[in-house]
Amino acid sequence: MLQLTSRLDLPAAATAHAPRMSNDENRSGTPAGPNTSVITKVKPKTKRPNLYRVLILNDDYTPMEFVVHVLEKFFQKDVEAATKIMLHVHHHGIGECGVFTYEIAETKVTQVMDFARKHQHPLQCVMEKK
Ligand code: TYC
Repeated sequence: MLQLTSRLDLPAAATAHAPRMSNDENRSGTPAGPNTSVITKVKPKTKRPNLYRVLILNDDYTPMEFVVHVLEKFFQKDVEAATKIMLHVHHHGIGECGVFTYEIAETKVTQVMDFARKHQHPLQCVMEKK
């Protein structure tokens, strides 16, 4: 944070709602000369986003080729990677299509569910916080 002790150092818009502070006083109340500045350390304020797994579930009716197509179309998998994921789900009941931020994961789930419904397949897709 850059703390300015003089109101003269700030543009008019920035001072409009600032509390009054005399030229020879900083925020700790310590007297200082006119137009002096106190430089405090800048703390990086970036936060890592929450991440969500998008998962597909096995069922007895959705064709294997349809699941592979879904993985290629919505998760940018090549046919080999898509087939591996599909077979993992077929054998273990559930599998990961990808990891995304909340809004992207939600969109993928909606896209897959809408696409499966349109083709009258019972394929289920869910998201899970990591
Ligand atoms: N079990 C399905 C079948 O034998 C194939 C399948 C795989 C379905 C993965 C859904 O998420 C799934 N036709």
